[in-house]
Amino acid sequence: MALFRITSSRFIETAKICSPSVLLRHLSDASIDLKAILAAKIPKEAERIKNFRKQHGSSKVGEVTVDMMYGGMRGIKGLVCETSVLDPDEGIRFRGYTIPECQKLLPKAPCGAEPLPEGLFWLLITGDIPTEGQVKAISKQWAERAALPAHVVSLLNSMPNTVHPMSQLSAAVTVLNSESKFAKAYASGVHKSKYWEYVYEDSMDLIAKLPVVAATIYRNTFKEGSGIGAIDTSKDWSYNFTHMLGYDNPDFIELMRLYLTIHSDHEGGNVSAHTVHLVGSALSDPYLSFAAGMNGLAGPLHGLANQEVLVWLEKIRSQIGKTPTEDQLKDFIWKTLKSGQVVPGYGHAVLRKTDPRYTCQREFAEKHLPDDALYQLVSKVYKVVPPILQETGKVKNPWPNVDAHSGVLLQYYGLKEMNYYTVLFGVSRALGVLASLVWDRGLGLPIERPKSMSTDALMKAFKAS
Ligand code: AMX
Repeated sequence: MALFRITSSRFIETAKICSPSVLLRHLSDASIDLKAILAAKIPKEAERIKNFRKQHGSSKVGEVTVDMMYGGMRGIKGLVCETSVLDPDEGIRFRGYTIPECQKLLPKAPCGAEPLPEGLFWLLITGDIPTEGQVKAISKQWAERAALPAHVVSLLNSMPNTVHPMSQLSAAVTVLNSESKFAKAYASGVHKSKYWEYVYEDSMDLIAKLPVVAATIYRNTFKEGSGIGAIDTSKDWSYNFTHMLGYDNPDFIELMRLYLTIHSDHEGGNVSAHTVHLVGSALSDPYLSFAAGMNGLAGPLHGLANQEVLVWLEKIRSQIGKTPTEDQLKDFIWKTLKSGQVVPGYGHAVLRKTDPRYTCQREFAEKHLPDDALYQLVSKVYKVVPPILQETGKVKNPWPNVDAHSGVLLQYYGLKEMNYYTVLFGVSRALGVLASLVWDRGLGLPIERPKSMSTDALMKAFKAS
């Protein structure tokens, strides 16, 4: 009887006075009350961690080498992240579940085949696979919280369309912090044990508003400011987002559900996730923390790679033609490498195999667009790039990552504006990083402040010069 463990005070009061049928209705109300579920989980988890730290607080997890310090901290285990774990060979697991498991177990839209991102958010923040009722409740809440304040709309409408969509996203989210319930509560002196509740409210509001912000950016930048249409509160988050962008193909809406699910989280150390966690640790509100993470996602070695892949594929098509031979492709790839550039969409700081996010997008393409010319090119690139990257002798992972495949699917459904693609990544990434931020405050994690050293001090430590 898991429901009885969910003890919002409202439920306990109601249970004393209600008839069985009314009680049942309130039971299901309690089971979809995400905040009450978290209120029950957070203190238990905090206690579990407290006991663990009491026993093992000074146990060592690993060693830090000089190379790690100069090498982007690669391999240093210095962060805790509950929402997902990345295995170099297997890829991502969201709260222990692989992508195919999530595709199977998470609730879907009526007649849909792909998971609803609302369900993944529930899984990330609670650790539990949600019921359909729980997912519907999240869809409804996000639809109801979606409205933007007027100053954010006028800021977006005043942006020239030469401003990159990621800069527009970052600016809009930054000024959205006028709505922060956390910032207001902090200013009024709320007790720190309550921080997570306000961070939760801000996170739910922000996730709800992001599709409206993102769709406004799209319509303003690429569709001459033609409006975004109204939210349908009976529909899911991805349906509303795709419609606001101006698309209604049901297959595209399914793609968006998959896309927004798989880009959500990639454990704690990637640039966007780590940035949100770091900035949030200063008690900057969720809007400021998320905007900071988006500025990191906008880098070409991170989220902007999905734009770069399309730019690179277009170069192949314009310089060689739409159906290059393998030899022509090899020449082009070597040319890219010899000119000191990276092959976008390939390589990874942690993964050492093909990214399962690439694989599931490839499966989607096989199902929905097997004969598409650009998909054929992406498949050919998949065959030709890894042996070349291996031949360089320095690339640790020659296999494709998520960004090598996302653009071709969007192109197929008509969303061809490649410098918009990272915004879609950003909307999805909110699910993971904000779920983590709620837990960061729930567990009372302190301000993050690792120790740095100068080269002179390091050399002195090893008597080197
Ligand atoms: N093309 C060419 N060279 C590459 C390469 C690629 N795809 N991937 C790695 N290398 C090079 C590095 O630049 C580095 O060269 P250097 O020694 O001359 O500086 C060398 O190989 C070793 O790098 P690494 O240890 O294999 O990778 P890393 O952990 O330092 O970096 C990543 C990882 C993703 C930044 C890198 O693979 C890369 O630049 N890939 C292309 C950009 C990309 O697709 N980014 C998206 C990643 C996923 C995401 O965050 N969305």
